[in-house]
Parts: sequence; structure tokens; C-alpha cells
Amino acid sequence: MNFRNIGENTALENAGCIITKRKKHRGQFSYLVTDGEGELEFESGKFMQIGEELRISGTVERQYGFLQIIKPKIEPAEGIYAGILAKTEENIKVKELPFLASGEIMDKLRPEIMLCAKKLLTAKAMGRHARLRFHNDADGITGALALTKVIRAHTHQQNSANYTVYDSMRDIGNLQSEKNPLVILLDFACGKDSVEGLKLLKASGAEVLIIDHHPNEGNAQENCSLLVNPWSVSREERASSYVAGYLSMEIARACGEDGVEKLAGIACAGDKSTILPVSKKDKEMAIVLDYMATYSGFGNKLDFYKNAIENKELYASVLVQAQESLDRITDEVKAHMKKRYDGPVSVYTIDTERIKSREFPGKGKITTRGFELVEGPAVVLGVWKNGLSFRINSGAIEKGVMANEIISALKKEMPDFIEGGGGHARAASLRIREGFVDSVVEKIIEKVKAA
Ligand SMILES: [Mn+2]
Repeated sequence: MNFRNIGENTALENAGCIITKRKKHRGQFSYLVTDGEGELEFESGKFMQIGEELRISGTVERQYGFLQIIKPKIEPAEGIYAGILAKTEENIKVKELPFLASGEIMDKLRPEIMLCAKKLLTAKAMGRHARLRFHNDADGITGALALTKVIRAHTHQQNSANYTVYDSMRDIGNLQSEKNPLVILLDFACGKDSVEGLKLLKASGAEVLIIDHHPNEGNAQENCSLLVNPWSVSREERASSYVAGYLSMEIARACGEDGVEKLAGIACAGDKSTILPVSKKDKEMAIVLDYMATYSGFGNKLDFYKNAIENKELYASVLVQAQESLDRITDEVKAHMKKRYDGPVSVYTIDTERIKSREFPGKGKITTRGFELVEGPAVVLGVWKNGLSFRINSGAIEKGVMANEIISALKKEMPDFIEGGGGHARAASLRIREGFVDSVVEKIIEKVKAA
């Protein structure tokens, strides 16, 4: 006997179930519970939490059109959550649609995308507490906008590419009073510097989903329950171009959400991906989101961006400011960019400390601006006192020069100078001990010469 095919005037005896919803009703609480097959209601004066595991006895009767457990005898249960979650997941239907960006990588990634969609719909059906951390750029923000159409989540802006131990402590602290919470990490957390934080988060008992497109150097799948990352199905550099916002949009479509398609172009514009056509409007939207993300502090909620996009006047003003800031630096970038090596793949450096920019555009975007000015196979390095940013074009990639590979080699060869870093083949960054940036640049030039 399960909750789906139960009839009226049936006696339940010690039926295991999970609370999925709670309402105040006529001076007491009205609860919705699931056994993974179907749902029933009951009323009680006792306050209980969403996600609580129960064993219920009582008679099922129809009241106000709904099946209710009358005068239930409720006892706490233990160890039944995972089984009921699995049953719910089995019964959830997702939509199999053709992907907007076709190709082998997406075909191979389909099982993960469908499973992620199932897990989100399951979490929604079970009223699970969800916490979503999104990377602070246009890609991360649009991905979060797509996912929150499916499931209500507590959203937090992540201002670093790594899931640090600080981040995990904050999450674990915030989640300690929640039963069986779900954590979604979007557009970050696959690098080696995230491993320690992820291990701790996993140990706290939270279920963790990671949606990312950065090279999976930290083997994130070992420390989460599901990883959606094109690098799991491809070793090719173009895996990175299936950006996190695009993947999230496909996950939302599989969940049956319409109207999320327009987010994909913004995500692609933000991360310079060419898997989908990008309109002028997409590019502008990406600039606005990037600008806002640069100036907004830690822990920003997603509504901040949603409201700004919908407020036409604010949007227009931000766009003007952001474009002016980008234009202003172009001449300075030209003045401070130097060709350091002229060869089959050339190397340029830009001293970003000498460019008058406040926070926007940041060092990465200054490097991108320089990158847009060079021709032929090239590596552009934006440098500052304790770090550098890589931009590498297709001509150089074809000749085997890839930022993530250079970074792995540098971490082994210069472990005392390199303090961290990572990224894609085309775009990446490094933290370097102060005073040693020049030696690292020399080493990079040697590697490019040898390629
Ligand atoms: Mn991204």
C-alpha cells in the first residue's frame, strides 16, 4: 500500500514518509507528506520541519476534496530519507528535447543533464532546502536565473573561482538547522583549490550538485553527488565553450521551463563562447551583468540582478557607464602592451597596474581588451604585482599552447612562486608570490618557444 493508490477509509500503519510542505491552518499546522509514490495531508498542533522523517498511523479519509490522514499517530523515523528521495526521483518525468547547441559533446553529456533536471524537480517536489552559489559574472548569473525558474533557492554570489574552506564553513554553518539540504555550485569549484572545501561540505551531509565548464582538475565528481561538466566527456579544449549558463538553461528546459532560451546567448557572450549565435543585445546584457557583478560585494542575492535587468532606466545607465569604462581603457592598453616574443606563437604582456581603471574593467577584462588588438597566433599576459591573466587565441591553441597546461607545468616546476590559479585553455589566471611575476613570465615565454 502506497500513498498513490491508497483509497478512502483505509488504515495506515507505521507508514514511512517525509514532510514536504507546512502551512498554518485553522490554528494548527497542515502538513503534506510523501512516501516517494504519492502525497497525503494531515493536521497537527505540533511544529515539525520540512524534510523530517516520520512513521504515521491513522485512517485516510476525503476532506475538502483531498485525502487526509485523520487523527494521525506520528512517530519520528530514521534512515528513510534516502529511500524516499530515490523513489521520488524514479517517478519524476523530465523532457527529452533536442539541445540548442548540437554536437558530440552535448550528446555525451545528455545523461548528466537529464539526471540533474530530475534531481532539481525531485528537490522541488520534496520541498528541499536548496542553496545556490553562482559565480560573479554574466555566465554564472544567467545560469542561476535559469535554475531558479525551476527551484526556489537561497542564492549567494561567489566572488572567487574556488570553493574555499571559508566558503564551506559558511555553508555548513548556514545549513546546520536544515534537514537534508541541497547545495548547487554553478560555474566554479572544479579546480584543485576547491577540493578541500568540497570534501568538508560533503562530510556535512549536504547533497552537492556542481554545474561547471572549467577543466576538472580537482576531480570534483569524487566530492559531489552529481557533476555536470563537458570535461567529463571530452578532453578537447572546446569542452570549455559549453558554458555553465548554457548548461543550466538546458537543465531548466529538461525540467519543462519555457522562456529560458534567451539566457543562453547572454551566457555565451559573457564567456566569449561561439556555440550559439550571440546578438548585440546579448553582448550588452553580458556587459551590464559583468559590470554589476564587479561592483557588488560578497553574498549578493540573485534578485539584485533580476530587478536591474527589468528596470529599463537603471539598465540603460549601467550599460552606458560600463561601455564608457571599456572604451576608456583601449588607448591605455595599446600604450602599455609590449611584444615580448615574436615567433610562430607571439607573446605580449600588458602591465595592468599602469592602466587607470577602478574595479571595472578588472584585470581579466583589461587582458581581454589587449587580446582583441593582436593578430596572428598569440598569447596575451595581463600582469600585476602578484599575478597574471592569460588570453590565448585559436591560432596559438592550434599550435598546442594552452593556458591550463602551462599552469599545471608551472605549479610543478615553480611551486615556491605559484600560489594558485587555474582556468581554461584560452583564459586562465595565476596567483604569484610578489616579486616573482617577471620570472614566471620568462618561464611562460620559454614554454611558448618550445611548443
Ligand atoms: Mn563561466
